[in-house]
Amino acid sequence: MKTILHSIKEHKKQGKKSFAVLIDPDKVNENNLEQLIELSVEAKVDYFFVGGSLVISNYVDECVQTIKRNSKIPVLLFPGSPSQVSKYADALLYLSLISGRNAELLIGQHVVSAPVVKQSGLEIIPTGYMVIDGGAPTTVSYISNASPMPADKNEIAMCTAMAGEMLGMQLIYMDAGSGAKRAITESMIQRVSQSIDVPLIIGGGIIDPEKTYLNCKAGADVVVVGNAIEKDASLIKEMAAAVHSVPVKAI
Ligand code: 1GP
Repeated sequence: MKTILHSIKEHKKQGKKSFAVLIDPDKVNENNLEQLIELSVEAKVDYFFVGGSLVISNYVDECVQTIKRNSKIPVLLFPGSPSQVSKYADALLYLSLISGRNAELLIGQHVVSAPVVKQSGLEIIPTGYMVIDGGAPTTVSYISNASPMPADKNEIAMCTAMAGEMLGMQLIYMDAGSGAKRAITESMIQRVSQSIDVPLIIGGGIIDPEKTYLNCKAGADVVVVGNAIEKDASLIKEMAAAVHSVPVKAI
């Protein structure tokens, strides 16, 4: 059986870029979720990420089930806490906050939730999660109780990603935080992507299709957008097209 991680790695090998729509279960309801799914299917979105740093509602299971009923797009959980684990998803980004120094988010919560996560039957993808300063406090920078990485310190980002990879992380996710004022710079993306072999996910504060394209050209393998799409769902089509228009390198 081909795993999600395997397919992300294969895409990276082929230089094929992917677009992921982030769905925050607190911000959708049955009606607008179905519309988002329909637009995503039409736009050939590659993945749905479901979760958030702070999810208040009890809608994660239902949200994932609605996506699974209406599309074949893989669903990856992007949990801010162990309570956001849903067995109905395809995979779980098993996030360790390697940019911070809060032991709880590096390993503590993982220990407490290990039996539940293991029993879920989900594909577990060890992911080095790096929060980068997005110009103003975001939910993730506040909730994580850890300083985000300075936006202009490319070397720190590079060394952190390299350390994450050598510790066994299968993906690196650099995030400016949902609704960030400033998205991650292309120069940081380039520096990090050139220093690691595992796929690189970029998200936070991306609001236009051109930025998704530039991020991919700089070395992002998967670009994630949530907030901008919540405001204007028609961006799904344009952003997915921009990501997929990045030339695939010859193998
Ligand atoms: C947040 O990377 C995601 O964790 C997406 O951010 O909501 O700003 O697109 P936005």
